[in-house]
Formats: sequence, C-alpha cells, structure tokens
Amino acid sequence: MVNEALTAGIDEARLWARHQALAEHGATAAGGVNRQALSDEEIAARRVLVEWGRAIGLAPFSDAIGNLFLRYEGTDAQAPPVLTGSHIDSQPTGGKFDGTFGVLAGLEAVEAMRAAGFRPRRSIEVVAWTNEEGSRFAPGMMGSTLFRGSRELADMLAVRDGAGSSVAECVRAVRAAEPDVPERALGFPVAAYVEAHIEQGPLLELERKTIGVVSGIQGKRVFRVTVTGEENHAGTSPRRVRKDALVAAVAMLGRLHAEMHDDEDVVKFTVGLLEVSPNAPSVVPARVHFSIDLRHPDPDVLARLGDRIAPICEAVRGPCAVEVRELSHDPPLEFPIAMRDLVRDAAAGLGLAHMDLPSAAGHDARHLHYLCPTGMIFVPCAGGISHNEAESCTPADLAAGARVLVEVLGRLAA
Ligand code: HGY
Ligand code: MN
Ligand code: MN
Repeated sequence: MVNEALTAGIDEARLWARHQALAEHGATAAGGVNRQALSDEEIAARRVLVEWGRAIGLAPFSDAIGNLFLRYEGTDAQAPPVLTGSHIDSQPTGGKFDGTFGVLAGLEAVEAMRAAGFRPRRSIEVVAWTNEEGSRFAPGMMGSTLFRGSRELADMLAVRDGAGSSVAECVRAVRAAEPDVPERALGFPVAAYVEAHIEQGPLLELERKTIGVVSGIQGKRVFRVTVTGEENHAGTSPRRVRKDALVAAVAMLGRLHAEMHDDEDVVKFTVGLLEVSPNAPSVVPARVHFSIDLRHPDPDVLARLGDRIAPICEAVRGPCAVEVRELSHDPPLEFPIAMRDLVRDAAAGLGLAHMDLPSAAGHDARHLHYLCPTGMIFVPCAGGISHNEAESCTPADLAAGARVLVEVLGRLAA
C-alpha cells in the first residue's frame, strides 16, 4: 500500500512550471538549455532552488566543490540523511529535463511531505551535484565523485575549461554569490540515495511504461587524445616533411571507429569533441585534440576495448606525437535488489505501468552506490532523445515519477 497522504501532495502543475522556470536560466533559441557547470546561468538557477527551498523551510548548504543541498530536517537530526537529487548543469545544447527533473522531483517530494504534515525520522536532503555533465570541465560527475571520496579535491579544482578558467575559480564565484548558504564538510554519512531521471533512451516509450526500475548503469571510460605535429605552409611544404596532426588524427579516428564497431550495437564509442589548431585554412594543422566516450555493460569488454585505444593511436600517428590520457574509468554496476524492490513496489502500488531496465547513461547515482544503498527511478522522454535541445517529457510522466519518489523516500526516511 502506498502512503496516499504523501503521493496526493505531488502537484503536477507546480512541478511542470518549475521545470519551465529553471529552463529560463540558460535558455537557448531552439528551446533547450545551455547551463554548463559553474556558469552564471547555473548560479542563477541555484538561487531559484535555494529560494524555493527556503519558502518551505529547507536549509541550504554547499561544500568545497559547490554541491548544493536543501535539507528537510527529520525528527532525528543526528541520523544520517536520505539524499535525493541529480544535477542542474547541462550539455551546451541540452534539454530542460536531464538532471533537472531529479532535483525538482526531490523538491516536489519534500513539498508533498510538508503538505501532508509528514516529518520523517531521518532528514531528507535534496541535492544538485556539481558538474555532472563534464562538458565544460572534464571529467563529469565531479561533485558526486568527490563526495564519494574516490578522487582528490585538489586535482578536480585544478581542471580548466577551454577558455582557461579553473574549477577552483568558478567554485569561488559560485560560493561568493551565495553568502547566505553555509558551507559544510565535503562528504558525510548517508543512509540512502534515490535519483529520479528521464530515461534518455527509447525503451519506456516503446513498451508504453511510465516508470523504469533501474537495475544498474553500464560502464564508461573517458579519454582525451592530443596529436602534435608542426605548423607549416599549405602551399610550399612538401608532403614528406609535413607533420600534419589532422591527417594523423583522421587515421586514428578511422581505425578506432573500425575496431570499436559492433554489429550488435552494444559497444558505444563516441568522439564528440574535436579541436584543430591553429584551425587556419592555409596552415598545416599542428595540434588536434579529441575526446573519447566509450561505454559497455560488460566490465571485461570495457577494459579490453579501452586498453586498445592508446596502441591504435600510436600505430597510426605517422610523424606526429600522440598522448592518450584517461580521465575516468567507471565499471558497470548493479543497484541493490532491495532498492529496486522499493521502487517497483511504489510504482505497482500507484498503479503505474513499469519495467526493469538498465541505464545506458551515466548518473551521479553511480558514485553514491559505493557509499549507501542507492536506486534510480526513470520516466520516459519523447523518442528517447536527450543531450538535445528537443528533449521532451510530459507533465504527467514527471509527476508520476515524483509520486514514486515521495513514496520511496517516505519509506527510507521513516
Ligand atoms: O553522459 C552521460 O551519461 C550523462 O548524461 N552525464
Ligand atoms: Mn543527467
Ligand atoms: Mn546528461
């Protein structure tokens, strides 16, 4: 049986209106969102979240990487809290729902608890993790990785974006804009973590299901490759003396795409960032920098394929030099059965069509998984399209996901 007093408090119109309101911060002409990590647009969106939280008595906190927490204090203030949330940073051509839904669904769940006069034993904290997307500053999931404690804060603070700004400078700017948000230690005991998210794939829509019970997350390795040649004159330099970094990079990309090709379409191999320098029409390119995003649900295949990347690049570099750096290696994982059961029971109790499915996309839940019992709730998005300004969800599906979330949180925090 679900706690109807809680689930009835989810306000579909408010949840939808909040998605639209946050989407104004970083709104793009094509109807999407460009709200990259630690940007002015994200600072403005954080301010809105803090105000919405304050309006219902939630205490805001941040930490050394800028993770933002809104705390609904439980009757046992000392007990480790239950965390829920996701991220509000976006890809440069992102949509309104990736990440934002998890944060706003968490806030909506607390709204519903307050409206029902439900004060849980454990505190519930709605969290917006810093830099999940990893497009401005790589690697992504910085906030949740540091909260987990698996990377060094100093290493992440030293990361710079393409314009030369460091994470450290940008976190300082975020914190300076929030003098009313106290800072806490980075990382603390957590009782459980639940993340609601749009599926970012087509399965729920194809199967006509409203709720996805997420079984786990496929593995991912992230690389950056730098090819170094030499600038020269496009009209005068003979081929035998050229060190053309773009020619070498194109050979690498051809070989990599061929070797990563998988008839079954399970291997996911993407080069989404390619920079050519000096990028001038009559200059032989001296430097090419590109990204590699490699994903697979089998840890052995992920390890084997990822380990092929550097040798392939080396084999076809020609007269150029090549450096392959691995930024992150996250193996696939499965969420605990008990957390999946909680999500499934809540969906079933609410009469919502549901199915179990793995997550092909990465999420902050990946890192919380190693700290506490963790689970995820998916809702459909149109055509499975995400990382795209056209990303689209229905108000009813978002509200259904929030109802499952408040039911699960109510049980975890009781
Ligand atoms: O790329 C991902 O899987 C996620 O959206 N960061
Ligand atoms: Mn996301
Ligand atoms: Mn994303």
